Amino acid sequence: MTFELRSDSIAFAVARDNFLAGKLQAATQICNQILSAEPENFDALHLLGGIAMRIGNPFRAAELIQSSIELQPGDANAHMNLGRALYQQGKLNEALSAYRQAVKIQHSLSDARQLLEFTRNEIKALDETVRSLDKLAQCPLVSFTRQEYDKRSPDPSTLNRAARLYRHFGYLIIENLFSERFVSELYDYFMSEYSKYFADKVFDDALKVGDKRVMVTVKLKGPFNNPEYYANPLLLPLLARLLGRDLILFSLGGVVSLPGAQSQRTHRDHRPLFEDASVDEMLPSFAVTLGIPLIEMNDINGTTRVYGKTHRAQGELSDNGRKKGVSPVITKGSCMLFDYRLFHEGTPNSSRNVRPLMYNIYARPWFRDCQNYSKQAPMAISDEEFSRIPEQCRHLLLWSRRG
Ligand SMILES: O=C(O)CCC(=O)C(=O)O
Repeated sequence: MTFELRSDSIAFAVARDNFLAGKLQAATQICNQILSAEPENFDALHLLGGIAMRIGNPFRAAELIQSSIELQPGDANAHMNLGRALYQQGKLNEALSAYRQAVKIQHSLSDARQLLEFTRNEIKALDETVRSLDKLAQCPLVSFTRQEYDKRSPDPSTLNRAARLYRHFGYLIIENLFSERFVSELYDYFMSEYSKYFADKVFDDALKVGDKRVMVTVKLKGPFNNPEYYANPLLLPLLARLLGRDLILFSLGGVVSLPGAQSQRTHRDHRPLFEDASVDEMLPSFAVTLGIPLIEMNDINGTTRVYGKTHRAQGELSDNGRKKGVSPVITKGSCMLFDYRLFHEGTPNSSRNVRPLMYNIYARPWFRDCQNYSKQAPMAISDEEFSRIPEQCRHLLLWSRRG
């Protein structure tokens, strides 16, 4: 992607050359010098926006470019670049308006016309996908391409699709997020370390959540203390879209259903925050569960039945909502993201196997679940294990060290 800029001053020309040569630090320094002498310098602000885009911070980029536009509202390139920054944040409609503005100012700006067309088509295609899944009562799902696995980062189009489907349905199946081998490793470890919970009784440190079903806090340890598991690079950008960039990992645990476990009561993991339909219906997610089955979830082992689009509904599950429940098969390595307010239930385990469903709960930084953790802590990390967490992932867990 190119970043269109223009200016006349010599200092700026040097900054721009540095930017084009990929010397972003030098370009930033010169722009900052220009701005300290002349805080309202359109070009320097605009270029800093371009630099923020290049280093993968479209949020800062949009702020900087927006400030430059306030100084020169008639600059078509700045509007186009604002559109790019908004697009990277998944704000497709806002990006569309910015591209439209760029084309309105300068019709000959062919890049802006192409971006406008591309984004318009993408919005149409997403609307169509949602409509057809609704009509066919199919589960929303996303999968990643080989290139995305290799890059360890999702493409914007995958993110746009995932965010759109999740927001509409309140849940999303993510195919093959983990390798089968990694899940087998988690399974073996869990089965050997947590076997004391594989009994139909009451525990001091685990919550009974149904017939022969118990919710256990899982220590961030062994194969669980792996950023691939709790800060998966293909998943985090989506979570940041859903919960904001300051999201935290609030809880790490598992629900174990024993052979013969009956269906769970239909429930939501947390009530809507305000219990006022006019407010709650509009609110985005405040917490999201990533359900990671360690064996396939299906009709025999049991699965988590979900009631799509109930995440923003008020009150109890309606009869109409109940009819729309689906019981997805979730293969080993795949997982399901679901809103904390979505109605769901674990289905019977008719097999002879213990069925461990791990969960990572991600949340907005201010959210604390005061409903489900009266018996056990949401997180269990020793100082030693914490020291193994890479610096760039610690922000997810710092809250748990603050007491
Ligand atoms: O066991 C399951 O499939 C679902 C468990 C669950 O989501 C819960 O207890 O809230």
